[in-house]
Amino acid sequence: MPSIAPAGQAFGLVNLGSDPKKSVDFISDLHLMASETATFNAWQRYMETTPADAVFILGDLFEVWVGDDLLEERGFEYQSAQVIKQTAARVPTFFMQGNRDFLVGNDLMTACNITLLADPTVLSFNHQRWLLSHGDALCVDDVDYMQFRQQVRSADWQQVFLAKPLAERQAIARDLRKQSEARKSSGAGYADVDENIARQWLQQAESATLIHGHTHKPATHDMGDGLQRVVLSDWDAAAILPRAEVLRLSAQGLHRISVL
Ligand SMILES: [Mn+2]
Repeated sequence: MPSIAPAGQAFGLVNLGSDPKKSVDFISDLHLMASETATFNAWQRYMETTPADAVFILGDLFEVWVGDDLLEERGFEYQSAQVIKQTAARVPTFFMQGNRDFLVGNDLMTACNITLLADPTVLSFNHQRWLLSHGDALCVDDVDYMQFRQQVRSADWQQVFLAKPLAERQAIARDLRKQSEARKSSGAGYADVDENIARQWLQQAESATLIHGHTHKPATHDMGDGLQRVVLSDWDAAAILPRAEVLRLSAQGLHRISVL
């Protein structure tokens, strides 16, 4: 059996108090990149106009992130950081790393004045506890990925990687992406969230609802015993059926809102 909690790591906690007039947004898996302008524009418009009182970005905002020093290039990443910073000046904004942007670090947090979240984190809001995760740590059936994850999430690996020149890091990231695309087109199935572990996380967090992204399979799963798993949608504003969906939590419960 895999261990229940992320080894040696306590769940994060964010307490937003209680106010029946307030709402909280969750987004994930936008996979922003310079060439995908429609998705970037939809996201920018959403960030500038959301009526929510807090925004939680739950991983894979960026398709790739090879280090916060990308900001110095004053390119796409810098432009994205400006969008986050402007939103954060209006509403508290929280960022959880995904499997694509796990190298987002404190420099981006400081530049945007936002808060980095542990994965998973408990959100306390309106007298309920909501468990938030990117979701990749729960896809334990993908043994290769779990080994890769353990490696790249280690402080040692990150120190060595981040010490490489930016161009070399970008080349490595392109290679990894190619491998992942090749795997996708070879028909290798994707592992989904292991619900036994999800249940254990929820029990440990004293929460009834897990909110996560990563799998790009938006749905609400009843897991029995009053527990549920709410999966966020990925974004692709240029798809034939465009997707740009926010999950909004208010006193009225959870609702999916298209922001196209
Ligand atoms: Mn992901």
